[in-house]
Amino acid sequence: MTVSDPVVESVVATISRSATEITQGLIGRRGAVDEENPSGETQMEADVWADELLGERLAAIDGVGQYASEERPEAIDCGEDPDSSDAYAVAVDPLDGSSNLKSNNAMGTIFGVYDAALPAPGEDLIAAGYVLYGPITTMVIATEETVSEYEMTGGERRLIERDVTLPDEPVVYGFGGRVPDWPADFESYAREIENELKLRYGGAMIADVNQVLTYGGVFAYPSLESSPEGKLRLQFEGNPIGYIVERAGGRSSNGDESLLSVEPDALHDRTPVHVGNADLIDRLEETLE
Ligand code: P6P
Repeated sequence: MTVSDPVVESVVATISRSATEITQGLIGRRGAVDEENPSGETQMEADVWADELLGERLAAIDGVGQYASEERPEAIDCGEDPDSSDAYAVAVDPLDGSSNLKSNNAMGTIFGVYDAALPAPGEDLIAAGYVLYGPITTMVIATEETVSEYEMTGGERRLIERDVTLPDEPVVYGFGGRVPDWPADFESYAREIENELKLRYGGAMIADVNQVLTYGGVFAYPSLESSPEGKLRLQFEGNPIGYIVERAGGRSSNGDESLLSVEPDALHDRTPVHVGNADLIDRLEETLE
């Protein structure tokens, strides 16, 4: 099933065709490099390599005016005037959860296609998705029309679910950070949830969110006492995942409002991220002072 917008379809096809190459390219690139990303996190060889591979290919697409990545300080202009009304901006987290490489656990690639120059609010997203490098490589793509899921084989994507929708009854939860670092109001919320749902947390947002999309529930990387803005990046993680979950019938929140309505100040702004079934997000917002 192709995406109706031809530029978005080119972005999606480029990422899906790169997926197999990326999984193969992880081999031999599991070490750290002596560099930090703009968020101050040590980069893995694979982070840098995946970003270079995707950046080159996505920046070459007609209709893409900007390429921005969690691994690069600034967005790069791609020929089209990024401020023109018909140029899209692509924001990518090339390897979300790359710290899982050492333990060979799931990770993925997140992307968002904005119809505005970056930084931009999630309301300017027209598509978002992720590739999940799990036992099977799968891809989830959300557009204004629907959320669909694919299995990746031989560089092509095979539709396995046309209309991904959050199950009504929540089953799983996953919360990032450490209990001593949670604000008291989030800890109180977590205590309620852990008595109702099953813990599923693997340290890569995509894999944890994919479980929420599959079984129903809530994923959060909340505000922390040590870092009130939390850990996750709005442009590259919060907005795309918030867009996907909201299109699948759930809700997203920074604790006060939908992630998609947060106005960014800078490209690498962090945000508390809470996504999942609407009633669980409602309860969260009622609990957080
Ligand atoms: P922690 C991966 O580094 C990431 O950005 C997200 O994918 C994930 O949800 C979070 O950080 C994991 O953070 O503190 O549990 O290692």
